[in-house]
Amino acid sequence: MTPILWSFRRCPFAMRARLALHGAQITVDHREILLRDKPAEMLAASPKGTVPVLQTRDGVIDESLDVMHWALAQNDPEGWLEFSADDAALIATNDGPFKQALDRTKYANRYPDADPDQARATAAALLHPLNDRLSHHPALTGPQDTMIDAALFPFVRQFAMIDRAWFDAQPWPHLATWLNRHLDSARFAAIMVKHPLYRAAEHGKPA
Ligand SMILES: N[C@@H](CCC(=O)N[C@@H](CS)C(=O)NCC(=O)O)C(=O)O
Repeated sequence: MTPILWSFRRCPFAMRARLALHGAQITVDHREILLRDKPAEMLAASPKGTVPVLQTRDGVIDESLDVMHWALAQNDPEGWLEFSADDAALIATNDGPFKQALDRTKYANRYPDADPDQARATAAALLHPLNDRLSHHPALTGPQDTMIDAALFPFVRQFAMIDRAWFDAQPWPHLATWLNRHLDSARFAAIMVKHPLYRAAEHGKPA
């Protein structure tokens, strides 16, 4: 079967899943949703209600990292799985403390008890080690991109987009080069192509 991907264009978790599926050259039946209006079919497959969700012949995969691993286990032409257990800690830091600080910077109104300037400083402190790594090689773990780069890029992008002038003024030139390389890539353009809403496709309504 062609895997079904439930996705939301701007979600960084969905972006990383789409990057890995693209890297693995896997064609999916893309079903674009709105987070405020999730299709019953998606919730039937994965009641927790987050994107991405991938329905495969092996079952439902509803964690973005699991989607990446599944995709790359099918086909890994660029060696994205060639990273060490130590390198995998970069994802844990991204998905934990960095994501927390990112949300408190970007969505300050949702976190009235958090100081957005402090949150931005916390996020920035977690990005400087990435810049240090990238001063030694073009990708986060070596000369070539791996799944780690694809897993972190959408979140660094989201942080940069909060205030691009501020981001570009920070002393992390290697990080900025890495971000721009991913932003300018054909792969990113491919995974950001706009899809009509699944609801529209299903009911024939305008999106
Ligand atoms: N741990 C999940 C997190 C996914 C997630 O939180 N996605 C957000 C969108 S970026 C979502 O679907 N949130 C549900 C909602 O806003 O209703 C993963 O890695 O796939």
